[in-house]
Formats: sequence, C-alpha cells, structure tokens
Amino acid sequence: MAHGHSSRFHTVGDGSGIEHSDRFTREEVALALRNRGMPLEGLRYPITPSGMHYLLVHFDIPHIEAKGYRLHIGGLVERGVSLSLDEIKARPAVTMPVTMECAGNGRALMAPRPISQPWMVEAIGTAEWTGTPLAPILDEAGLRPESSEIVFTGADRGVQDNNVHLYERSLTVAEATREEVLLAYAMNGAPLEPQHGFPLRLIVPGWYGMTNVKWLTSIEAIDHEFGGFQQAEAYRYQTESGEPGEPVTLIRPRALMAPPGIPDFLTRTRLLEAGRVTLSGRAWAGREQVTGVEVSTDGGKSWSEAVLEAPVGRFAWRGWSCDWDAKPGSYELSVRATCATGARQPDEMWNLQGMGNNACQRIAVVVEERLA
Ligand SMILES: Nc1nc2c(c(=O)[nH]1)N[C@H]1C(S)=C(S)[C@@H](COP(=O)(O)O)O[C@H]1N2
Ligand SMILES: [Mo]
Repeated sequence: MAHGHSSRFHTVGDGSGIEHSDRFTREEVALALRNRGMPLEGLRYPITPSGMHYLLVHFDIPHIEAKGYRLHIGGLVERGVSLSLDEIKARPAVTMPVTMECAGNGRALMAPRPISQPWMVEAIGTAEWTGTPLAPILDEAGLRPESSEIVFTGADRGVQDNNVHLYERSLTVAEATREEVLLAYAMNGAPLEPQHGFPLRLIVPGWYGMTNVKWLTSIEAIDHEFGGFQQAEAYRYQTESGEPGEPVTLIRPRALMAPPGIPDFLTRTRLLEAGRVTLSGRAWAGREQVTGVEVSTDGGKSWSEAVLEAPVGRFAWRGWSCDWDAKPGSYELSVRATCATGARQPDEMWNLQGMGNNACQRIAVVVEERLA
C-alpha cells in the first residue's frame, strides 16, 4: 500500500485524472462522511447490495418504531385515510429494480465547485424496492377535482439556508398517480434500513433522488404550486442566485465504468497490465431507454461503440462492455451514453447548485508491460 504519492501517478485526489487546485472545506468532508457513495466497483452487480447503495440524508436519520407508525393521507380528498405499516403491507405488493441517482451527483467536479454534498460520480445505486402502488390509495381517498399536486412529507426536520422545515417534496397529480410510483417498505428483500427511510418511503422511478421522500409520514393533496424549501428553493437549475430557475426532475443519461485494473491507494489512478482488457460498466437515463454507449481511450478524440446488455428493469440501468487492446502508456478513458430522445452526455457543465451534472466520466489509467 502506498502512503504517499507514488512517482508513476501524477493525478490528484478523485480518480478522475483531472487536477483540482481548490481544497475541500471541513463542512464538505463532514457531509461526505455522513453520505456515502457507491464504490464504483459496485457497478459489477446488476442489483446493488444494500450496504453499497449510495446514501443521502439532509438532516438527521429519524428514529421511528414500526409499532405506532401511521401514514396520513389528507388535504383535498373526500375521505382522510390513516394506515398502519401492517395495513400498507397487506395491500397488493410490487417489487421493482430502480436505478436511483442523486441530483447532486458530479457536483464536486464542477468548477467553481458549488458547496454542498461533494459527490464525484458515485451517488448511484440500483435496488429492488418492494411496496404498494400509490395510485389506488389516492383513489380510495378520493382526490377532489381541484387538487393539482400531492405533497409528500418526511419525519426529518432541519435548517437549510436559514429555513427551518420538514423534508417535503411535491409531484403533480399526473406524476404521483403513474403506475410505477410506490410506497416502499423493503429494499433488496429486507425491511428498509433506518438510513434508507424506515418504515416507509416514496419511490418515483426515473426521477432524481430527492423525489423519493424517506420516513414518509403524510401525503396531502393541494390545489396550488407547492412552495416548500426543497421544491421552490433547492433542486433548481440556476445560473445566478435569486433567479427561480427550472425545477430538477428526471434523471439525465449517464454511463459509468467499473474501475479497470488495480488502484493506486491515494490517487485512485488505475494501473493495468498491457494486453486485451474488457472495459465494462452500466448506463441509465431515468425514464428513457439508453440506446448507445461510447468509450474513448484517447481523452475524447475518438469513440467506439460499446456492446449493450438488456436493461435490468424498465427503470433500471443496463450493462455495457467494450474491448481494449491496452499498450504501455498513460491514458484518459472516457464513457458517454445516449438515450432514446437523442440526448447525449456533454463534456462539461455547470450550474449554481451543482445539479444534474451528467458530464462524461474521465478515468486516469497507466498501462505497464508487467505489473511488478
Ligand atoms: N425525508 C427525506 N427524504 C429524502 C432525503 C432526505 O434528506 N430526507 N434525501 C433525498 C435525496 S436528496 C436523495 S438523493 C435520496 C437518497 O436516497 P437513499 O439515501 O436511500 O439512497 O433520498 C431522498 N429522500
Ligand atoms: Mo440527492
């Protein structure tokens, strides 16, 4: 194990091979310790083992006991409903693999870097979520004709930008009643772990992570645009502070590569032995189908098409692979996905909050004739 910069690696810090002259703040490091990413070798599993799935918790993980827990459904409905966990589990159950990605994924690679949870590219995971569809529950409660949005409230409370609030997000009635939207109580066949939302969370396949409200305690129908902090202030594509910006919604296309070869301990630069290697990883695009993945081994000058596997699910990533005849030298590998709408990953992007950065991944690799 190397304990300093080993002489053959010249890159810094995040394994991207990109030099960052700036330093992370103490607050960013503290957030990174609370909110883990999926180690990229986790891309080898079609379903991410629960302990490797990324995690994002804005405030504290609430301590909630199953006994005594109730979900309240109210607002502009004909009949208010209150359900215990057992009553929710007794309803029809659906299990679905869903690729979830934090909207802040890639934030720490932006320059200048927006100060928040400092993700590189590892804020992803694909779990099998089990729950009951939301639409029939809303149907039983009877949405009043004037209701236009559904607000989902979590049990966790905190302060962000001087604003004291419960974690809350809304969806339009049309989005909330799509058949794939679930009230989930299990992840990979086991009850939700506390940090993933025990006892109940919302799963909205195709949308960025913030939509999947954890520790769900209430669902309310309203007749106006929800103005909560996590909806109206956070999760906006803004270029200047003060402008409203566009809301962050569906997951953009992205491909990532499972790290080839072996890592240098400190810089994470990859070391490979010369010869034929199969580069592989996974790609996803929210609600859209990934239609192509391209790989570059020369810093984006030329690209080759990767071979695609069948998607793991309608809302889950698909595997890709591409052979490379690696000759001794230093390389920057890159990978990018295209989806059914024709949208392709950009080389770079920036916005004020560091949202939806799907710029293509760059991986520094050193190929040697023989690994000593
Ligand atoms: N109640 C509540 N729900 C939440 C959050 C939160 O902080 N509180 N974080 C959101 C964000 S930003 C993301 S990316 C996902 C992460 O889900 P995971 O930790 O299970 O991966 O949960 C979302 N749901
Ligand atoms: Mo997130």
